[in-house]
This record gives sequence, C-alpha cells and structure tokens, in this order.
Amino acid sequence: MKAFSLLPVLSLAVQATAQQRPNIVYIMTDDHTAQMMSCYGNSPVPTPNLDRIANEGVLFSESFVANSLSGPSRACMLTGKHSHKNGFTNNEHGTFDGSQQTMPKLLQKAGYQTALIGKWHLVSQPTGFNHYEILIGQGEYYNPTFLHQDGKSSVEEGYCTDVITDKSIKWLEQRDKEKPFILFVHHKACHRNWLPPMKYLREYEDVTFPLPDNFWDDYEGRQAAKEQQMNIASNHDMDLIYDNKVYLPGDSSRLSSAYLAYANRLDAESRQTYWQFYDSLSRDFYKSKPTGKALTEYKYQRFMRDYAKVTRSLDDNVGRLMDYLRTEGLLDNTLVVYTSDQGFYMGEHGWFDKRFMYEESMRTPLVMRLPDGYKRRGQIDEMVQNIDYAPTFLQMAGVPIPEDMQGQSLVPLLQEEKGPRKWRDALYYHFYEYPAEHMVKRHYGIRTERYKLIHFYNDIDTWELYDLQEDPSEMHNLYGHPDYKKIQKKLHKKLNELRKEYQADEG
Ligand code: SGN
Ligand code: CA
Repeated sequence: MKAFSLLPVLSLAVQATAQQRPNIVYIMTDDHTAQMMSCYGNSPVPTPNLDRIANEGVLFSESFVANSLSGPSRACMLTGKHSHKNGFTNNEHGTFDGSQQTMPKLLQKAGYQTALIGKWHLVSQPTGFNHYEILIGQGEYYNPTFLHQDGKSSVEEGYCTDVITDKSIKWLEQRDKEKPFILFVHHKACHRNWLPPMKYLREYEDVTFPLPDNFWDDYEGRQAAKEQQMNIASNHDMDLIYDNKVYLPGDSSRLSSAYLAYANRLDAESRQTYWQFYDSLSRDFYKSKPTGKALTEYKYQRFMRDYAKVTRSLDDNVGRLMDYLRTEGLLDNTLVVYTSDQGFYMGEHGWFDKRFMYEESMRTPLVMRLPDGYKRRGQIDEMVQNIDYAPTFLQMAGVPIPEDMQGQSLVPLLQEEKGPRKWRDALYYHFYEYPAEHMVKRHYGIRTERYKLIHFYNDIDTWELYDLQEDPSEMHNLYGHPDYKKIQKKLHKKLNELRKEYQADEG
C-alpha cells in the first residue's frame, strides 16, 4: 500500500497543473452522512449545491474513515496516518501532538498559504496554519465563540454555518493572492443536538420520513451492537428534551442546563421565535403523549426534521462559497473537496451517532471538483479512506509524499476516465473510545469490497463477519458459519497482513 511516487504517474497535463500549483478548498462537516446527501441517492432531503460539486467533478462511492469519531478522524486527515501512528485515538483522553509532521505544515513549507476556520476538536492549538479561527471544543450553533491565533476569543453574531462561511470568504479576500492556498472550512453542522437556523425553523415539519428497514433491529448474534447506548428508543441515549426539544411547556426546570446554555445564546427576538416554535410542538406532544413504539417513531421524526433543517443551511452555505470561488475566477485552478468527519446513523439499526465499523458510520461522503488538467468525471468506485487526503493534496501541490504516510494519493484516480488497475483491496479500521458516551466497544477490523471482519475486544472478545453483497445492512453475523469457513480464514490472514503493514498496535 505504498503511496504512488510523484512524477512517473503524472500525465503531461497534470504536470503542468502541478507547476501552477492548484489551490485547495477542503470543506469538512461534522456528522453529515451520505444517506442525507442527494447525489448519493435516496436522500429524503435535497442537497443541490453539494450535488453540483459531484456533477461537475467526481463522487467517491466507496469512501471511508479509519476511526469513526471527530478528533481521530481529523488527526488521520491531517497526518495521512492511522490513529495508532498519529497518537490521537479518541476524543475523551487525547491531545493532538502538534509537533508532528502534518500535511498543512508540509504545504506551508512549500509556499502555500494555509488557513483553518471552524471546528478543530484536537485540544492542542493548531500548528502549520498562517491563519486560524476555531470553535472551542464542539462549538455552538448560535452566536458561536471563536478562539483566535492571539489566544483571545470572541462571540460572533449569527448561525454557526453562516458565520464559518463568512469568515472563510473574508479570509479568501484578504489572503496573499500571489501564493497558492489551502483553506480548511470545518463546519459544526450537522452535529448533535441539531439546533436549526431561524430561517428554516419550520421547514420539513410536514414531512414524514420513512423508517429504515432495520429500524427495529433486535441485534441477534451481535453482542456489541446490543450493548451500545445510541438508541433512538432509549430516553437515556436520545433525550426527549435535549435532543428532541420536547418538554413540559411551562416547566423550565425540566430543561437541562446544557440545552438551555446552547439555545439561549440566541438574541432576544430569535429566542422568542425559537421557544414559541418548540413550545407549540411540546404542547402537541403532551396532547397525544405517544408511548412505546409510537414514542420512538415520534423521536425519530423530530431527529430527522431538525437534522434536515441544519443540512439545508449547510448546503446553502456551500453554494455561497462555491459562488464566491466562481465569481472570483478561482474554480479553474482549485480543488474543492467536500467530506464529513464520519458518517452517521439516521435510524438504521434503531440508532443515531456513529463509532461502529458498520457501513453507515464507517462511510463518509466524498465529492470533489477538480482543477484544470484532472480529467476524471463521474463516479469513482475504488475504496478510499481519509488517510488518503494528505498524500493527495501533497502530490497535487508537487510536494513529495513522505515515506511514513500510510494513505495512498488519489491523484491517479483523478487523472483519466479509467482509474489505475492497481489499487488497495482492503481497508483497516480501529475504534478505541470505550468505556465512554454511547458505549460502543473497542474494535478493529478489515473491509474488502465484499466482506467485513470485525474483532470487538477489551471487556468482550467477539468476532463478526458480514457478506455485504448478501447482507448490506449487516444484520447477519456469519462468523463461524460453515459456508464461510474459507472466506473467514482468508480475511483473518489479510487482517494480520494489514496490521503488520500499518504497524498496528496490539488492540
Ligand atoms: C458529544 C455528543 C455525542 C457524540 C460526541 C462525539 N454528546 O459528546 O453524542 O457522540 O460528541 O461526537 S452531546 O450531549 O454533547 O451532544 S464527535 O463527532 O465530535 O466525535
Ligand atoms: Ca463528527
């Protein structure tokens, strides 16, 4: 799985582009999943601006993360290395070692202007950026606080997704225009607890979202799936007040301090609009007072509606940033990347959140609009992972890819109509954050085009095997099934090889 060496694989056209050194706009959202992006098919809400990036460029149909959690995913992206190599394995106990080699640092050294606006979530101060303005921790949706490079912080008026876009455009306007740049636009949207912009407060209220087929999963044969705490049905996991914004009207003592702290950041007028809307919803809820399955379905609809509102504003803002790039004539020589820090469950298996190596959360959306000279268009079906972004950007910028980067440059896939014949045939994954919120047990595993082998460990020792062709929803654990004996053996061998190749720790 060596990174492709730089020059031999570059066509003449691309070499010319590399000399012009394309700009890079990297837009990464938080928890935005492919099921909620219409270019991936089947999304119940349209995302026209994101689709346009895919339609004018490429869509990766098989795009994955190496560790489905914010901080770890960001660390993989910045370093081009798996968690055990970059050291940031989980959100709860990690501090990113900012003295290590990162892609922004290498680009900066090569003369790029580097900037980061939005969610950072790596605890230590960012390194390798000419300019940064970051949210503190998870950040806030309303009138968010930003931390600046001089150590000062400021509260910025507006909705987080709008503010991050405004700041990004402002930086683009003020940048040193003689130099190529990489701009990281890191949105908070669409993270929990999905606080909508006032503009879309009432959107999607008449939509009834279909339940996924496996919404009522009973987790048979899957112990770790059974013992997680990310069930929409459970009021401990998905809180009716904090997540669904339903409370006994008039009884503010029921509102958690966390929820109040977020919602009451609004200015007085918006605050009134906000509470009026959710008061009226709450009153309706207490009129019918659903229980049992009806209550779970009610919570699902509320979750979907608020998530959809947040997504709508995200799509608008990506459109606004693209319009700016277009108007400024920057698109011809700019790589625009849109992705998320991981996927998310939209009711599949009865869940919200991520973490598991199962499809919905191991996947992450990835679409790109390519700079001149890169000919590929349409869907790309090779399996790619977020450790691939760093080597890709370096190669595009004409910067040698360090030997110790574990990702593979995507440049060969972006050059011609048909990608290279030789590509990776398996992905490695490792999730570490346990015991922790949502209680998803530690696990690592391998995913090939057709199969997945997972080992859950720590306070459990179970293996799971899925045939994704026969069982795309991963409902039937085939580990130990006589028909899959040979395949199981092969997958174990491949997993061992991959762990050796990546010098993976003993999990
Ligand atoms: C918060 C959320 C969790 C979420 C983690 C990690 N709880 O702790 O539901 O899994 O972030 O998300 S909340 O009560 O604070 O909303 S991540 O995307 O940042 O990794
Ligand atoms: Ca996230």
